[in-house]
Amino acid sequence: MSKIKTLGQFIIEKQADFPYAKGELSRLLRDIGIAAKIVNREVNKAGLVNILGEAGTTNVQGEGQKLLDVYANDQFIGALQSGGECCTVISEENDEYITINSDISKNAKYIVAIDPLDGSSNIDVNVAVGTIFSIYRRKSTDGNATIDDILQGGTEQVAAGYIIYGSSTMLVYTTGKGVNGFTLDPSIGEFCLSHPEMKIPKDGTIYSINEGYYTHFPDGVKKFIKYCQVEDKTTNRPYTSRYIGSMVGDLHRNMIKGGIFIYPVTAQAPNGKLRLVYECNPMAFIIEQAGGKATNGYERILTLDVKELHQRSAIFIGSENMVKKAEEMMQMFSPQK
Ligand code: P6P
Repeated sequence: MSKIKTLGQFIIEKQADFPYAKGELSRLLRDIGIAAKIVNREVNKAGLVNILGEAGTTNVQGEGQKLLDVYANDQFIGALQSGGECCTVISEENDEYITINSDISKNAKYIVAIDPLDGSSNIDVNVAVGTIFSIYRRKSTDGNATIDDILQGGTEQVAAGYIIYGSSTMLVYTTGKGVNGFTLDPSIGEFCLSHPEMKIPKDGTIYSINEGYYTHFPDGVKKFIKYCQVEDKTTNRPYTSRYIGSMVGDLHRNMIKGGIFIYPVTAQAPNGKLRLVYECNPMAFIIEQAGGKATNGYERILTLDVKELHQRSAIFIGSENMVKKAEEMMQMFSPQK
């Protein structure tokens, strides 16, 4: 019987990776894990309690908020406020960033950007949804975090992760030294190490994109889709199309099996739909740490300038060789203006 290793034990064990760490990042990751368990409990029974459906409010993106969006947001922000290790929170659900001024957080040095419930339109139809988080160290040394602390580029992340509420609930994260996956064991209420040192296959045969927007895609994307569909046994084509409308679900499948997820610019989303700070950057950090690649079709996601809190970006992310092929087609048929 293999020895169970819980998330908490693993975090403490890996704390030695940070010579100057005094346990703050470890506690912050554990705070996130606790909030994830609380959100998981509600996601798993959403159909039984009056927590499905619309909250009747809209977020900064102008998107209708689900009751569970608001619940998840409250849980993660609450855990970060009471944990004492986070000084500022950026959330998809909040127009402005949230400064945490509690006594226990006054010396907190971490900033957390979060998409508390990504893909929530899938909740009502019981399809996997997720949480995405990104952790930065503040640059300023006292007072409230400044906008320069908030708008840091993707390479400044100290940690990033996602939780997928699917057939099982998993927490997958990196602190820059590889990617590890933990599966929630409801019988003991603990995330247990189930996927050590995750690596995304260099090649894959799955492409994930909403082909409903085909007519609005850049020519480079259209060419890549056709490339995926052409019969060529020597390169295992045609590939398989899989798209569930939940970035975390699509990316996690591609992480395990190999594949590429693309959300390009479209007529409706001229800058792309997905948000750079709390969706693209954390996912890019994780995928690169697992040996994959993440670009906006031209440039590495992690080196893009972050100018606004809710800035959007196109994203091509997944197996290195598939992203390289897609990038090649973008540069050939939709050269950067
Ligand atoms: P579309 C969910 O709303 C989300 O932000 C991602 O999780 C998902 O990949 C994408 O949007 C789906 O967008 O336009 O295909 O419905």
